[in-house]
Amino acid sequence: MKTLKFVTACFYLIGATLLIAETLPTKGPLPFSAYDKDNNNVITAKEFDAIKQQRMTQKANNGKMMRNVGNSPTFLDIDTNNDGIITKEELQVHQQKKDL
Ligand SMILES: [Ca+2]
Ligand SMILES: [Ca+2]
Repeated sequence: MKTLKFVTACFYLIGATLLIAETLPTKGPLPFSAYDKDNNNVITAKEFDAIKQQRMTQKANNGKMMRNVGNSPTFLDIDTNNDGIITKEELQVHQQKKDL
């Protein structure tokens, strides 16, 4: 069954390459536009989670341990007024806080 294993490995490689095609920085804050996929100037929980998931997948592919997974910010951490969306200002405030 060596051939099957090889084929499976190839598929993984292709998958990883496709993911790298749209690479996000795995470190540091992302710009608002990276989150706001539909360009409506707000980040929904869905958009936020999609990016978070993408970053986690990338890190996993790079063989990095998700050391910060426990303390990575959640949507609710950034949505400070709890209206279910993240505005540019809320993201900025959050990212500035993190830098300090
Ligand atoms: Ca959006
Ligand atoms: Ca908000």
